Amino acid sequence: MPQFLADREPGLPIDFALLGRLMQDSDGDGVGDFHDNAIHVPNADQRDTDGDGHGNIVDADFDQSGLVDFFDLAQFENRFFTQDPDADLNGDAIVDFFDLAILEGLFYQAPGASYVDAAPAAPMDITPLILLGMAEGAGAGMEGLA
Ligand SMILES: [Ca+2]
Ligand SMILES: [Ca+2]
Ligand SMILES: [Ca+2]
Ligand SMILES: [Ca+2]
Repeated sequence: MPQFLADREPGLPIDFALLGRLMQDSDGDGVGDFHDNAIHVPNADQRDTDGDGHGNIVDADFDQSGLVDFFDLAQFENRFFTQDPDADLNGDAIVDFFDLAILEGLFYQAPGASYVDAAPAAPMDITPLILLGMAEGAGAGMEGLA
């Protein structure tokens, strides 16, 4: 048995649900949920022009307040029919009614969901989970790794 498993608190279950989530791709865009900046919207390009970890396709929070609201709508209106990259939510190089529809769908919600929303406040060490996945696949022989 790998040492990190032997060192676990007795009776603490292995978090297979978490392990499964790490390997899941909810929207099927080829980017696993754990790295997807728009978990429920297919966006294989992961376009995120303001670099906040929320893909543009789910990020109409232009003032980074954590909520899509009238302040964001005001900024959006100022950029309407421009090529502003951040307000171009669907990435077709123009800020237009299609982007407005996306904004409306996000109105009064937080941007996302993105992997940054699912991440715990403290950085999570997933090494044991990766090792566990290897151990599950490879069987014995992991002794001494931890
Ligand atoms: Ca996605
Ligand atoms: Ca973003
Ligand atoms: Ca906002
Ligand atoms: Ca657009």
